[in-house]
Amino acid sequence: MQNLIDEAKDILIKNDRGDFTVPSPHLYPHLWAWDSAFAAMGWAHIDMDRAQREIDYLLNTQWENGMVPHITFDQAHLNDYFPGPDVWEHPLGSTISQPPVWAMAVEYLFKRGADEAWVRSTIDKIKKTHDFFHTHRDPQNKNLIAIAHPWESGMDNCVAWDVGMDLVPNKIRNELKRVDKEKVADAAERPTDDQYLRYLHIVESLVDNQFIPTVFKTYDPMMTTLLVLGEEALARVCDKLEISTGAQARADKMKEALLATQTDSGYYTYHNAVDDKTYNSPTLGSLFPLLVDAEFKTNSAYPVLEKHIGEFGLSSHQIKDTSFDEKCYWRGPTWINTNYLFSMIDKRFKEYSIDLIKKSGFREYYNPLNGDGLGATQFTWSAALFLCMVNE
Ligand code: 9WN
Repeated sequence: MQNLIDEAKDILIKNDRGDFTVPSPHLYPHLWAWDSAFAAMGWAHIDMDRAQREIDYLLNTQWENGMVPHITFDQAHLNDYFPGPDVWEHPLGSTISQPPVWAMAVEYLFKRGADEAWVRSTIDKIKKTHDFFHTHRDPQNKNLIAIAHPWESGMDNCVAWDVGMDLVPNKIRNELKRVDKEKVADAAERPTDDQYLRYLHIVESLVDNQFIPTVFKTYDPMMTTLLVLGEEALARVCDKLEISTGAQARADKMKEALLATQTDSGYYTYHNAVDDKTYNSPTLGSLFPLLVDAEFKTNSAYPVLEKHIGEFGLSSHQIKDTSFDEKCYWRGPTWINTNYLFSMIDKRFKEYSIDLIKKSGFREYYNPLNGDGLGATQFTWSAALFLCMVNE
């Protein structure tokens, strides 16, 4: 085990760019927002000052409207990742966000001795980033969160997005210049070109519409859950600091709306705000509300989790469903960050993660049926969250 702990630390150190940590040096050479928050949690087990710096840099990427961009470019590596500033039509980063796990990260650091004055200095920014989601990502005022792009969810090609993506034209004005496919062992582990054309169409349409989502807006139970968890983490931190924020009240309102979206299948629904249709998709994302249900053990979604467990862990898609693909990104593989989040209610997922890492190293994702490592190598959040799991 000590070897793996050393290796995990070494990955963070190698992926360190001073103020932020790249998810993986080859495939992802910039800052990604939720990766950075997970990295900070890992840094807390190596160097607390460095962990705090990660969060500071991340929160300083915030726009005036509160949005933390999902990518902030490393200007020295613009040719190593597509799409870059010319496609986003923004010099610094992307124009969408990612799951708001930064409050969770700040609470994690606070519990492990982060400087109180520093924690205080993050509160307003975090509140503002949460406000961004409430204000700009709830187009039908449901107290739920709708993503503006599959990339915003962090689960890029999740089967649940197929419904909304079908309505997005696969036509773009930019040129498709993918560099990612050459950087993995098998291009079948990545989204298809057709999906990329639609991803870029959405990016172009955001530019054309003052960043107001139009062609793609899908209410996502995972995104809402992570904002509830974020607001709850913020509320606990603020309680300790004796600051009032209203975060718990916002969390309660969303939680009520979220838990009401469950169907008889146990899964929580998605809702496409473009054509106003509600639908089910047997994804791990649609079981996320379990994480905010105090009575999760009696929730009918809890036994459904078993349908997502292969010999090697928690699959991003129901294993027996016809859309399940054991190798393709968010359409089946196991990810260490989702394992980590579900380990909050079921310790088995911590054990699965440690076993996977022992078998296949710190990969981006894993085949849930045979444990093979897939996607990028030296993957930051796998290393960072491993450090969290072995220290808990
Ligand atoms: C697009 C960096 C990111 C993660 C996402 C993951 C993947 C990017 C890509 O990599 O997305 O944002 O190029 O595929 O899906 O969750 O944050 O690790």
